[in-house]
Amino acid sequence: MTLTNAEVLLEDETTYSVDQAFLQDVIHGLQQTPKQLPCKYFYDERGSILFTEICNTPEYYITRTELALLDDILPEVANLVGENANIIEYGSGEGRKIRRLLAALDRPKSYTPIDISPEILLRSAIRLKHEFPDIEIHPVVGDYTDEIDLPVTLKNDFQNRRLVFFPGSSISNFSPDEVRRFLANVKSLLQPGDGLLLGVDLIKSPKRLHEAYNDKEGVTADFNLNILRRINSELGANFDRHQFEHYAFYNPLASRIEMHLVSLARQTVTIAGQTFNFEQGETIHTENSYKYSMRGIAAVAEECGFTHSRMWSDHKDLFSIHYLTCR
Ligand code: AVJ
Repeated sequence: MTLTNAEVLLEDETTYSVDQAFLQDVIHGLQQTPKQLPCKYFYDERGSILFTEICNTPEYYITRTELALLDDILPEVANLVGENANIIEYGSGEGRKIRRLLAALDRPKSYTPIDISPEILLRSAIRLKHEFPDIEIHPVVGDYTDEIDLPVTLKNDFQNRRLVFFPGSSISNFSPDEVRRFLANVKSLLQPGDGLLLGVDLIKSPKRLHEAYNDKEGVTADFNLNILRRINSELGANFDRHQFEHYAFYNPLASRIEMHLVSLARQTVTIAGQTFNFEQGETIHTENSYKYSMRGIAAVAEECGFTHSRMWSDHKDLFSIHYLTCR
């Protein structure tokens, strides 16, 4: 992935070096009705740290439940994957889950973490290299919603099985269409028999879901508002974060959590010389998080050319993990 930085001349005649793709996505999103921003921009270094804090709030059951479930099923997963596998992880973040997976597998050959935040990615790659000196580690800075260009050594290895690891229910951020496109992309990296280990959050009580995205400490609110701070600092914008409020709710008709930033006043914001007007109460839609039934996600995977080999859930059916193999 190559990012092109260009100079942007602002009204006050100062120039900023900005990430053009970020700028374009922000401008494009705020020109829509309703206004929206791509949720991948939550994850700058600060956003990634805030996300880790969300995972530790008492309300956010996802991470805790998945880690415990993963521990329970690791021997079975290791059996299904077999020896000398090449592991590829999408959105690797801090790398807590992969540590357990790598330790449980039978002599994994390599580990390729792909993450959008270079700081977090490199820090975790260095730590893993110390812990697993026998495993090749090939960090890739990239956006897994695009096609991924795998490291050459991995591309040329047709001998050993590949396993794509996509935990944390990151798949929740995709719309139903995007899920299909994503699974097709994953499939293009795999040979028949290769696997995808997928963590998926389940449909449950709306109250429980609501609480998970409205933690009492306000960490999720900070995480949501952080995108405005990031736009200010990287794109020279002038959002006043005190004039926006975090608003997240479960929409049962679409089986999704929606996160928004609601404008508390009629106001104007300037981004790289462009002006955006907000009515009082107007929202910026910043994230969707789709929830699935076990059978629902299994059906989608089957439709997209995967054989649904195994699925597991915790005893309260909060969260599920699926082992899919490429047909
Ligand atoms: C990383 C997409 C799984 O939807 O639960 C957490 C992101 N947003 N709290 C989720 C998130 C607000 C998270 N995913």
